[in-house]
Amino acid sequence: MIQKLPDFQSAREITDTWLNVFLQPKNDLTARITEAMRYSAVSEGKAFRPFLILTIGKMLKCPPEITGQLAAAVEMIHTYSLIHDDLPAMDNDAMRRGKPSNHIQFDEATAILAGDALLTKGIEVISTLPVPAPKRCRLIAELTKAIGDKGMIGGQMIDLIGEKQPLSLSEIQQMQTLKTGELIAFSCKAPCYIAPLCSPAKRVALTRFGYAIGHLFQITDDLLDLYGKTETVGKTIGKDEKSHKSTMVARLGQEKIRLKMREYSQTAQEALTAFGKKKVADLEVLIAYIVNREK
Ligand code: GRG
Repeated sequence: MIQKLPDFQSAREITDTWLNVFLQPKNDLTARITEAMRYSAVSEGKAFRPFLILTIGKMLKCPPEITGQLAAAVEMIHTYSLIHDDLPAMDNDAMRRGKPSNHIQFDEATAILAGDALLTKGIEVISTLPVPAPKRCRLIAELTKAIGDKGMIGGQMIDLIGEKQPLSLSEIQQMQTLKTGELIAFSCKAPCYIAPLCSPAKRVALTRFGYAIGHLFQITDDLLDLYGKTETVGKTIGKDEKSHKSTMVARLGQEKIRLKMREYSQTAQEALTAFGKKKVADLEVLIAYIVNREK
């Protein structure tokens, strides 16, 4: 049977349309920073988080021009994390999204600035979304929590500690939740604040879905680092083992990790039962895609 795939290409196109609006090339002394931001953001990334925002936004009847802008903002913030993750002081990776990492293409200082500027631009875009101010504040509050010390950055810290000392399974789980899960969960629940009507119960269900696929996504990321091909994945592989990273795959081994993946898939499926079967078809396709992804 041919596996149905999520329509990442449409998500990429919509996101790039808005990125081109927010990151217009310049002709002055700041041109280089915009160029470095565009180099990594308007790129070959899968647009996984934009896909979530746009698909769930459509499901909840959100205005597409608002979810399009939100998708671009989140992609900018995700891109910032990748640029900084590749820096010599972090993962020290020369390749990202099938091309030289930002600090290789430009230089380290420019890459730091490009990451910082994508982060701040992403927040700026959300602060000017055409939705009522309380909703904008809520979005910014939830997003900044998801990417700060109690979110993505906190997770990255645990990740770095895990290179120096072995982490327990629950510590690895916490690292995955923070480093990867929080921004993915935000992408799933954020459309609820834009939708004309979304009950708190549905928001809770989408958040639960987000955390479950976040774990699944990180596990397959780690599997790709072990078994993927650099040409397909677009980044250096085999790095986790080399740096003795504490990953769930390394801790559980082949057999148990498959069971764990089934658990997370089931949790994600169950969360979707809060919605009609037809409505969530694209999200069900997404779960199957994550489990089998090759990039
Ligand atoms: C602020 C100094 C500083 C560093 C931040 C937070 C952080 C560094 C790094 C975390 C970034 C990271 C590697 C998170 C893991 C999530 C993950 C699996 C990212 C890869 O996402 P994909 O596969 O990438 O969606 P594409 O390129 O397709 O968008």
